[in-house]
Amino acid sequence: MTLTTIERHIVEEERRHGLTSGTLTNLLYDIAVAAKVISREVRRAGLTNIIGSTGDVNVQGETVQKLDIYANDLLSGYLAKSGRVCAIGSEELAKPIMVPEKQAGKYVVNLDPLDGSGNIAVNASIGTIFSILPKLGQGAATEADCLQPGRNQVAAGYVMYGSSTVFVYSTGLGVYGFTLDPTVGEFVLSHSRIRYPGHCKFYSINEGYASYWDEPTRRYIEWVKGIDPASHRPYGHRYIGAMVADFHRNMLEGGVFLYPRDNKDPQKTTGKLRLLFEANPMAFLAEQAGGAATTGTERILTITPTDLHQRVPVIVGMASEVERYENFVRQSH
Ligand code: P6P
Repeated sequence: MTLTTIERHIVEEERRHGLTSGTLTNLLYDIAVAAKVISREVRRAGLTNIIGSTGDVNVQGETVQKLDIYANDLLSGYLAKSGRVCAIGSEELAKPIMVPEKQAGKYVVNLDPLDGSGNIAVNASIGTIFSILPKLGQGAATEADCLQPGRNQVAAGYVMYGSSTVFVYSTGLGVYGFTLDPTVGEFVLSHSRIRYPGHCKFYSINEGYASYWDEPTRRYIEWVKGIDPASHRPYGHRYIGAMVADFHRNMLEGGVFLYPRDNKDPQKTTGKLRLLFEANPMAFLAEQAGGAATTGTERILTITPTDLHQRVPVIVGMASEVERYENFVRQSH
């Protein structure tokens, strides 16, 4: 049996890219090491005093869970000392961590340290999302290095803490998944060159907000619920409340995830999800798996960010579904 660990796979990927420095290899491996530690804490959350909220509210105005802070501090602290990173943006931090120039490396990492942390207390899936960008210029890094369009990403991925711990990443040469074997403490290749399947089976959206949706979203969701066996409708509805888990199932089984703009919160009319920490890395992966990602009017990866915590509407998954949604938007104009 050929056992491909994530370390060996990353080295082979870097060789396929013709890169020799090993810096990206080591950075991806650093993230995998941190993920193992977070996975251990997630698995123990019910046993140690790490479940529940800290009582604080983060820059997003969301209640901070203890595991949120643990994951953020572990990941950002470990990467800041790696010598491979010059700046770290995090959903949990108002401003990026700028690594002192003498210890800085050539990559920028944007993180959602623990996505879907509201699921922790009920033992449902959660995840870590990461986006790796090149440092823009010479000299000390600035916040502008974090604010690059998603098409600049050199790698992106997520770790899903579900029934098992899965590490999924792409460096632009396809999407690969690794499952943590806790008996040896290694991520082992389990999903090679993941591609969206032939037809859509699921749609993921918070149906509870239906009264707040705009016309294109209402019409698209009405369409997916139609009865037409030839187009495999109605699609099944699956919504876990953690983007990583919904995205992962949709990529493997065939589906589309939507967090569209809505008028639920006047402060968040462009949707809830963050461009840098959720939309861009997931859009990169989706396109690498033969899918697509849009705001409804714009390809996610082409957006030039204007703010570290900028939110965008996100429709991501099978290209056929993303294009269908965009058609509903065009028809509404
Ligand atoms: P709602 C988690 O907080 C998150 O950012 C995504 O992971 C998830 O898909 C979404 O928000 C859930 O948001 O408003 O449906 O509870």
